[in-house]
Formats: sequence, C-alpha cells, structure tokens
Amino acid sequence: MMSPRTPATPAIDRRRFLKTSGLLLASATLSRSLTHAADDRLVLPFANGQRDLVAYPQKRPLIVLTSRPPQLETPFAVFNEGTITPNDAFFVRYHLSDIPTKIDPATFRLRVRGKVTTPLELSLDELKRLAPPVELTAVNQCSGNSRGFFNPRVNGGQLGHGAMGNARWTGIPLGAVLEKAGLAAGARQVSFNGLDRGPVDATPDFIKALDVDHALDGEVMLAWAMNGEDLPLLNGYPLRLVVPGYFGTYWVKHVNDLEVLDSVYTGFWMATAYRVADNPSHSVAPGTAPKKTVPISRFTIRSFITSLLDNATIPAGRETTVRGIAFDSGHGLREVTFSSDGGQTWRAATLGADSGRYGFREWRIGFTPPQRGRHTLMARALNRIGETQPLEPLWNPAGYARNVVETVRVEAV
Ligand SMILES: Nc1nc2c(c(=O)[nH]1)N[C@H]1C(S)=C(S)[C@@H](COP(=O)(O)O)O[C@H]1N2
Ligand SMILES: [Mo]
Repeated sequence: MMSPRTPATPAIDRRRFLKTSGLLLASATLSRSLTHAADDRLVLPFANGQRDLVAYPQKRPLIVLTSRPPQLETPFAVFNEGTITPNDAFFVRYHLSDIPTKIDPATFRLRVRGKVTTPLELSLDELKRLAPPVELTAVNQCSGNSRGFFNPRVNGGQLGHGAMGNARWTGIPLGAVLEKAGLAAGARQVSFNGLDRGPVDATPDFIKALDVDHALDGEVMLAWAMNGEDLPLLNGYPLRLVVPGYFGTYWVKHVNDLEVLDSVYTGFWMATAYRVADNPSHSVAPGTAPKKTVPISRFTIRSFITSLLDNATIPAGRETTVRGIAFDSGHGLREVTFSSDGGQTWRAATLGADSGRYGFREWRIGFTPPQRGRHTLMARALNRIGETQPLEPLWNPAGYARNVVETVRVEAV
C-alpha cells in the first residue's frame, strides 16, 4: 500500500519541477540567442534608429539595444494594446554581463544583514509566509527611457519610448521583512544586491540603496510575480524590488542580499552613476554639466499618444478617436489635455479606468481634422501637485527623466 501523503505535497513538487525545468530550458536558449539572428527590424524615429527585433527566452521579439548584457526595448505599438504591459513584451535592462541564467527556487535565499537585531536567511517559501501578499499596479521605467530624443544628443543607450512598462506586482512589503529582522539603532539606509555580477572583480557590483523611511513605507515591495505569473527570468526571477514612482534603477532584480547601513551608501551605482542636477527640474542648460548632483529619484510626469505614430494618415473631415497613456510618480493625474494645432489650444481628454496611482492611465479624445494636410498633435498631463510637461524639452547630460510634451505629426487626407 502507498503511504499516506498530504495532497498538497505532490502538487507543489510537480509545480516546482516544471518551473525549474522551464528555467533550464530558458537558460539553454539564453546563450544561443546571444548570437541569434534578427527576427525583424524596426526604425526608431531619430538618427541611427535602425534596430533588430530578437526573441529572447520568455520574450516575444523585442528591440535589441545590446545583447551582452541584454538590453531590450518594448516596441511602442504594444502600449496601444492595453494599459498592462504583457510579461513577454516587458523591457529588459542590465548593466553587468554576468547575469544569472539558472536559478533554483528551492535553494534561493534572501539574506538580511547589517544593522539588524536578527540577521535572516529566508527561502522563497519562508518569505511568502512572512506577511499577507500585496498587489500593486505600477510603472517601471528606466531613467534613460527616450534618451534617443535628447537634443543635443547625449551618450548612453539610444532608447526610444519603450524602456517602460506597467505591470501588476505581487509580493510582500519590504517593511515586513525589515521588521522581522528588527532595525538596530542608527539604521539609516538599506542596500540591495542581486545575483548578477561584472565580468571582472573590479567592476562595481550593481547595488542600490534607499533611506530606511522609504524602505518602510509599506509600498516598496519584494515582488515574486508580475501580472499573475512568476517574474520572467530577465525581469528578475525569483524576486525583485518594486519601488513605486521611482525610476527602474532602484528595482533591483534577482535580489538576494539586503544590508541595513548606519550611513549613506557610497557604492558606484549610487554615488557616481544615476545622479541628476540638484535643482527642482533636475536639468541644466543644454550642453552644460550640473555643479552639484543628487541620486535620481521619482519619475517626471509623462503622456503619450499611442494610437497614431508619426506620419500616420487619418481622414480629413471625419472623427478619429485618439488614444494614449499617461502616468506620474504617484501623486495622481488631474487631467490630460490634447492639442491638434501644435500647442495653441487644448481640450480635456476623457480618462480611462484608474488602476491605482502608480500605473498607466488610458485617455482618449475625438479629433476631426478640419482640412487636409499636416496636423501636429500633442498630449499633456497635469497631476494633483501641478507637475506637467514643458513644450520645450528640459535637458541633462545623462539623458535621464525626459520631460516634454511629446508630439506626433499626422497627415489628414
Ligand atoms: N540585478 C539588477 N537589477 C537591476 C538592474 C541591473 O543591472 N541588475 N538594472 C536596473 C535598471 S537601471 C532598470 S531600468 C530596471 C529594469 O527592469 P527590467 O529589466 O525588469 O525591465 O532594472 C533595475 N534592476
Ligand atoms: Mo535603468
């Protein structure tokens, strides 16, 4: 006779087996796809914008910026399909070439150390049981999203608008883990490290830090799922930090090491990289450098027309519904206004369902071109604290946090 077992055991084992073997398969394809030929091509709307589209493991063909480490951009058309960015279309950004290709969820551990009363080493199962899971819809956006549009041009990945995505994240508040460890007196920041590394020891490891107050705010999350599924390997499987309203640089992937510090963290990725001008607009006169800098933090407010690309044709004298998305860093959108005359007059668009203050919000408006010819369309968002986009772009030498009313030129025929 078979020995009695709880029904849950085989089911979990089977799930775990499928998950692990799926990842092994993914890792085999990962190394192959580093030399994979392009599935297709696409041209981003700025000089030298020719790009290959390549399908990486768990991803549909995405725009390749670099292949080692993988940096993949979402084709803009995806943002017109809905406000949630599908996992297989979600952008990918890494800094270091040695990225994990095989992660065993059974042996993965999250360490919590430093200025804590009880250092922890948690398995994924232990972490998931530590507190009730929470869900939050939030935009992850790279600081350099839209860098290719900067004028004068700047160094760095020449990205279109596709280094952003909106997903429903599932995890537990980071605060629950820190409370379990117990913060010691003098705790000031928490640093976050993941499983990726540089090619040589001299390469600074990708480590980011947040102030303790921010880490404890109940919204910063350790997430294991995205849109109801395990995180894709390239988006941080099995665990990543989610920092709502803050640029993607803080959203550390494959995070396995938290250190509570009694000082401000001074590693390369906080003290040297990802810094912006220490002034309210975080910008400087084009071509100049800031005198004093601070770590980049919150998103600037943005809005995009998604239903019409540059040079689209629409019928003259008939109504076209123009659609788009807008988001800010969590203060809450007040309105999106639309202009069809290059910014001289504006009308309020209708906002779609609100999925929470950190997500993409859809908007739409009817537009009837009065006559044939070129029309310059713009969408501008305003939030509850008065943040909006200027008509002339703000500039900074790193090409971060693009802030301008975006323009689409269409032809009425
Ligand atoms: N471990 C690790 N996490 C990381 C990075 C990295 O290089 N390594 N890059 C960060 C940056 S700059 C961005 S924009 C986001 C991108 O998240 P995604 O790749 O899931 O889209 O990951 C962040 N987390
Ligand atoms: Mo980024």
